[in-house]
Amino acid sequence: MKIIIVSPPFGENILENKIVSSLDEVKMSEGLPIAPPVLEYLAGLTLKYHPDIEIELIDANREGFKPEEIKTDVVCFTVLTPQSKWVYENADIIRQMGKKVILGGMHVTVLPDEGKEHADSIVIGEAESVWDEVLKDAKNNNLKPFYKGERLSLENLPKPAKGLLKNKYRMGSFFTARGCPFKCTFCCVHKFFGGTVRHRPINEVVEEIVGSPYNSFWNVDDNVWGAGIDRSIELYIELYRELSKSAKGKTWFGSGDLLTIQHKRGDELLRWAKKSGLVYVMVGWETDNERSLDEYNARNKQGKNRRDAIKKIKDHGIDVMLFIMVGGRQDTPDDYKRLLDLCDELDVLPHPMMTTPFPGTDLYDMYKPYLIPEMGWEFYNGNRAVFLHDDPRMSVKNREAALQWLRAEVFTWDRILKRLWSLSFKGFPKTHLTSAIIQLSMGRAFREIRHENPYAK
Ligand code: B12
Ligand code: SF4
Repeated sequence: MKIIIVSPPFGENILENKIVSSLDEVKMSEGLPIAPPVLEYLAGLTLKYHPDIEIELIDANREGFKPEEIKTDVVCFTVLTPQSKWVYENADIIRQMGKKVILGGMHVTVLPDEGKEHADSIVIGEAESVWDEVLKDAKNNNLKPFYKGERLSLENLPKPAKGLLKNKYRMGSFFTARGCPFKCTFCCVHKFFGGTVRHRPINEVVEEIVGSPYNSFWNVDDNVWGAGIDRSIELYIELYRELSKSAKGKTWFGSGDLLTIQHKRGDELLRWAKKSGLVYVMVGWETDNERSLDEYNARNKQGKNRRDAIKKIKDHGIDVMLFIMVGGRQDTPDDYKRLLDLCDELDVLPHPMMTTPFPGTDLYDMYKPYLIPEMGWEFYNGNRAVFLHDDPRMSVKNREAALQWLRAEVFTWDRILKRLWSLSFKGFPKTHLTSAIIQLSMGRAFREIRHENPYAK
């Protein structure tokens, strides 16, 4: 049997947004330099149980995807919310051709019945406990409509399969844990993976990284150190020790909370993280608006002094990107400029996204009465305002324009240079290089956008 596993394109991007239609030529969604993590992992899982199965991996961002050309009998898609429309349309065509479609991932886990309208089978939750059975059933042409994955312990997981992707990528990825103890209302991770953190054994993680052909990685854990500071330090020491043996000098980046940094072992953690190759950390600052912080239930992971925590990370030679959400129902027109000032003060790059109530989250239930029915799932991509705001100044048009303004403003040349200059020499040259690459590649398109701030006084 042969199967195809597809990672869908990122879909509507901000440049297709009518507000910036003058920039149509600029391409944003050419694909990331990172091999889509789920493709190589699911291929590894397939080969663990069924080494006889032939696998084709498709990163539709890079290669495109033509359903009419599919020859294989079984096609699997991973589905995030903004990708669901594209997946369903393609799945319908493939099924009309008499072939089987299997869907899995966050979106169809939350909305399995919606997904089932377009598929033969839906894998709900994590694949590990059911994938062997799904493939056996596919071989016997006897697929069940739903398979419910259990949350197993994370020992003995397969390594991501290499050599199957058609394109070359500069970076790989790894994960060391699943689950999150925090309960941010905009996030579905604690519901999908559970509120207790499960760890992979340290030796298995280290072995995977050391043996990987990639030299830089995205650690796709939700919180690279939030699940236990002692375990994280142990992991970083082991990774450092093994990497120094082979003098490979690999680097990695990932998302981390600020509470852990304020722990008494915080400095020790950062020292070892840096030594193990961490060059960049993405921090969920979320918002500077106190009412929004409460609405998002995002205070717990911040600790008492989040500004100091940011400085501490930077002092260790690790660069910081702040994930911020704008345009939420508690946000005000002043928040955009305030966030820009904050990032100037801290010399960090913000990654501003539109507040989006993803299905299955608590925020979705809270925002349900205000959702705009014409905005389908394809608009749930962090660029668009998909709900109404009570303040008439915070209209859909104004919120989208203000987001574009903020994104362009953070990538002016003077800000890029100031941020690079602010980096500690402890991180030279790898942190500086990574920071420059990230800022330049993200900023290329955004810098061109010259949109007025609708809230400028
Ligand atoms: C890496 C990542 C990305 C990467 C790559 C995504 C990709 N498609 O490969 C990039 C940067 C592209 C990305 C983009 C976005 N992401 Co993202 N991303 C992640 C992250 C950090 C890790 C996912 C990952 O690769 N894990 C490792 C792999 C091995 O595990 P996995 O994907 O979970 O797969 C397992 C199961 O889910 C299941 N499974 C998954 N797919 C399939 C398919 C089949 C057929 C089967 C059988 C099983 C199966 O089996 C696997 C093994 O158990 C998660 C956070 C998280 N904890 O999941 C957010 C996350 C998935 N992203 C999210 C979001 C919101 C986005 C964006 C919309 C950004 C945004 N702010 O608004 C964009 C969407 C882009 C677009 N327009 O389509 C949300 C998902 C919300 C949702 N309902 O869809 C998450 C959960 C973050 C969060 N905290 O909310 N993301
Ligand atoms: S946003 Fe991060 S900290 Fe909050 S629940 Fe999701 S994974 Fe956990």
